[in-house]
Amino acid sequence: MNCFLKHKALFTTLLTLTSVAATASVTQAHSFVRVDVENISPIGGVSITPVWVGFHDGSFDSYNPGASAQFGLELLAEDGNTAQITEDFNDNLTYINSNNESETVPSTQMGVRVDGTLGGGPITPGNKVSGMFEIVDEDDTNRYFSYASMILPSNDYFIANGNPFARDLLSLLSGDVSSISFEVGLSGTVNDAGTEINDFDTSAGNLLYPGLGTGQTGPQQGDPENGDVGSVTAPFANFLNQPPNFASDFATLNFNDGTLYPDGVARITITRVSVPESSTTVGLMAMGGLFLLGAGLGRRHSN
Ligand SMILES: [Ca+2]
Ligand SMILES: [Ca+2]
Ligand SMILES: [Ca+2]
Ligand SMILES: [Ca+2]
Repeated sequence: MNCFLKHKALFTTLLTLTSVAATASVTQAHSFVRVDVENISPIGGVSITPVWVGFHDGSFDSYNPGASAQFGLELLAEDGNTAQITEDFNDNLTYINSNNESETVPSTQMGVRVDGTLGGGPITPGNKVSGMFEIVDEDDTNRYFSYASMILPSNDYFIANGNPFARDLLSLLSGDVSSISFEVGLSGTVNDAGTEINDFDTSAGNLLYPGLGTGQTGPQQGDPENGDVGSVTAPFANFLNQPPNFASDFATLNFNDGTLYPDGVARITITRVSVPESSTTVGLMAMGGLFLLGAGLGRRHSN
């Protein structure tokens, strides 16, 4: 069974397009929201992988600084692969409980979590990806928004909100505002997952940046780091196999430079829409988990 059939956002959206009238009286009230993610890095700056986004009741914590990354976050941070985090999210896991461990959490609401992946390949500076989601708007089922995406080039750099309550959609779902927008990846907020040694010989996304070398050619390359999630304070400074003159030739990759990245790496905008828009974005979302993996993903799921 293809893992994307478990892709709740896609499934829910398709289901609803044909059956919303029939089920409206017995299910919770829903809203359609569009999520846009724009890479606002400077030209020559970092790219990001397809963006995983989730709507939950506050029970999904993706990481804690100083705690080890769970496998789904590791795959996202190392390969841009969102398949595992999607599976875990829809199994109602949190990656961080009171003991910094993953566990299944009981739902406090009637509805289910909704998630998806935006984009089908690297999102380079100036580019934007979008996706449509149908979420419960009458209780806290889908009140809180989480996101996660890998930074390119890197071995295991990622951006995500590690506070499950940080992005509260209450004002949007209650109709007080029509959209919520915020910037992510500001200086000090990009993390190293602590799972893979930083090394340009095995980093992903290198080919977007001529001169960095080939980098990784398949999933899960690179030596284990066996560390914890931590904020990146000096981007790429500790990478092995740095090209000569890296600091000067690739200065625009310094995402902690507030002059180059005054608003961070990406802008996320969540907009309430009255009617479902074109289904083309749904198709894009379904492609997300395949990014950077291809054969590796298929092999894992056919086991
Ligand atoms: Ca946390
Ligand atoms: Ca790894
Ligand atoms: Ca690392
Ligand atoms: Ca790698």
